[in-house]
Amino acid sequence: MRRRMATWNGVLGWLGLVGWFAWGTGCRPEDTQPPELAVVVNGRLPWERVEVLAGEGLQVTVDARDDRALNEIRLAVVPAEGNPFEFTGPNGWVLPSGDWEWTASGGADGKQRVWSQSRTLPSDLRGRWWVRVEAEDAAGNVSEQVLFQVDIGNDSIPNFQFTSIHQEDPQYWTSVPVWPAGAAIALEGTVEDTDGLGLVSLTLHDAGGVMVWSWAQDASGATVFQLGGVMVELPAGLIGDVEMRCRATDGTGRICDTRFPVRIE
Ligand SMILES: [Ca+2]
Repeated sequence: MRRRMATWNGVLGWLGLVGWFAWGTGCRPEDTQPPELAVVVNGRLPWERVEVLAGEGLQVTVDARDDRALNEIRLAVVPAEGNPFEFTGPNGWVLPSGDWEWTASGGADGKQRVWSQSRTLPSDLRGRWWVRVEAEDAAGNVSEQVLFQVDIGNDSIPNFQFTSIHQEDPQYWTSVPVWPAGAAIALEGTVEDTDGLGLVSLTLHDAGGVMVWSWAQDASGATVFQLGGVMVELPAGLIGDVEMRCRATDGTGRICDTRFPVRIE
């Protein structure tokens, strides 16, 4: 009897030792569960539109949790992709202005981390940006991306309002506009700024960024400048993806720098 107990204890001991060894060398079930995120941007929840003015703050708070252990929380604020004419502000659609991106990351090693980041938006921004947040756990599982739409308003920089481009109202464009090669494209619209305008310019750039057409006008003193009658003369032989850049300064030197893509066929 004593001998049988001793054998039994030995077996249990061995099983315990093997189990402990397997645990220690990572043979426990693999971590396949990605972290979960709760994110708030300027007091808003995901898929609620965040509205903010240029020059104001953008605050992102992330509550990340993982069943085992976190590794990193990642944040990216980037200009929204897609048709730039889809952005509508209080006065109808507006083209985005400014080239701003913000990325940040924070390390984390426990099961939970609350991570908060903030930035002041540059004063030359206007349009739609996206906030994207994700987290990775120690096993490399990446959470679902949490996405916010941030619409940045701006009453200080000049505002381009195109009412007609090649006989179309760009507000209703659902894809990149197509212009015929070698054509003359009529633009109608206004540039406005309550501080008074400075130089207004329109330039067309090929896929390599080379300027292939330009137009400029000194609008000093005007608060509203009519773009009526501007004709974009497409150079013969120019086809493919191009970009129209629209730039205006106001009386205080603030710049609106906006652009939209065009396809020439
Ligand atoms: Ca996990």
